[in-house]
Amino acid sequence: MMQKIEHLGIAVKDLEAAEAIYSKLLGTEPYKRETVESECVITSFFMNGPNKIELLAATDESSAIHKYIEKKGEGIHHIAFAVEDIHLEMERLRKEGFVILNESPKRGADNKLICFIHPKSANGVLIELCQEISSDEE
Ligand code: CMX
Repeated sequence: MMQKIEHLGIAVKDLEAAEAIYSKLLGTEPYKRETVESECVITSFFMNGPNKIELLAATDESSAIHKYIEKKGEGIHHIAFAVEDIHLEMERLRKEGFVILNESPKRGADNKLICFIHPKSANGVLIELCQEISSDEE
């Protein structure tokens, strides 16, 4: 089952400018920057107490983030939920009728296996499932 909100993803045009804003807002620097080649994004992660915020900027025009900003502007792009077993959760949600956007989980930022659920399945919100990759799954 869904364990907790793992992070909120925010689509931004200019990662450095957004990092400066969120550093001021949260009173802390990002703890990690990571490029996810397969998603054509560069990400920056902040901790806020127990909660995590991911800023996402497109690295090229094929990126979902580029398309999102072109259409809707900057803003909250997705909510990610932590799950213990992403395969089981994908199967459960598929049976419940959710449109799962990935055949199988893929490797995302911050040491996670991820998959997405179409926003049309969840009242207009793009949902990410993520499972921490343990050392024996590397
Ligand atoms: N949140 C809410 N709605 C969204 C959305 C989002 N993030 N992205 C697109 N939509 C909406 C579109 O506006 C469109 O709405 P309308 O039909 O009302 O116009 C609808 O969803 C479908 O849009 P589409 O044009 O058919 O599909 P897109 O080509 O825009 O793709 C989506 C949308 C969600 C399928 C695609 O972005 C996707 O597969 N996303 C998953 C991967 C991803 O987002 N990667 C980037 C983040 C990576 C990371 O976190 O590491």
